[in-house]
Amino acid sequence: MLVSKGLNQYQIILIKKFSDLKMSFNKNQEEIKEQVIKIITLGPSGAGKTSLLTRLTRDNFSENYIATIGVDFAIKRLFINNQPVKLQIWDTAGQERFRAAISKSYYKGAHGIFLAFDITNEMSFSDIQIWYEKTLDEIKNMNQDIQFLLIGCKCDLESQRKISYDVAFSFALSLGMHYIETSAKMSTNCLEAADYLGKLCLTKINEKKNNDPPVLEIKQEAIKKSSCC
Ligand SMILES: Nc1nc2c(ncn2[C@@H]2O[C@H](COP(=O)(O)OP(=O)(O)OP(=O)(O)O)[C@@H](O)[C@H]2O)c(=O)[nH]1
Ligand SMILES: [Mg+2]
Repeated sequence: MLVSKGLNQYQIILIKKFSDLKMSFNKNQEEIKEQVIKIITLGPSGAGKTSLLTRLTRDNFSENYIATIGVDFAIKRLFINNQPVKLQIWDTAGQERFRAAISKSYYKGAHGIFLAFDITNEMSFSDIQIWYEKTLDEIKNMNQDIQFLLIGCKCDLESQRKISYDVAFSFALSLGMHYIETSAKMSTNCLEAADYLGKLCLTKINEKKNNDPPVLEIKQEAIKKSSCC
């Protein structure tokens, strides 16, 4: 690390402290690289996608509804199974008129999807099946193993609930995914949802890495020797 001569001892300690935060080490004291995980939020308009993302990444909540236009993304850093992980979460628009701006390319490289609906809105829930089928159709030729998590948003609004936990849970199960209820307003289960989907994705990524054929490492010296007459 380059440390300017002008810095005092306390400034140097601070710099070391912050640079340590970004690193994690295995048993052999080798640095574990941060794994980037790309996640996309999908679901009907007003479901609570942006609010979930805002709670996760900025620990904030607003009652005002501002429809997302197009696509936006934010970063959430986590440690999953002692591995540093950077969740790159893409927030998409639920409103049909803004969805034209979302091309298939946004799915490229995606590891996970938050499929979100509003537990106080029956239409929001019934639309989820369509969202799921459309998504499968969009990714079908991409050769990507994407993990899904069904999210029932606004669980603080219990008195206005239209979709019971059991109905949503069974539905998720029928699609082969897990179900979590969150409240961005009360900060309930938002981090747990990110952690859960992150774990699913990380497991798949590590499995794939272990199944990939080993990379052949050829030392520079050996190349030089073999090319020499
Ligand atoms: N009570 C309560 N309200 C919420 C919660 N999450 C979101 N809302 C409200 O629901 C409305 C819609 O939330 P958004 O997060 O903007 O919904 P969205 O899914 O991003 O909508 P689009 O961008 O149109 O796709 C806003 O008024 C939020 O304040 C929650 O957990 N509890
Ligand atoms: Mg939004």
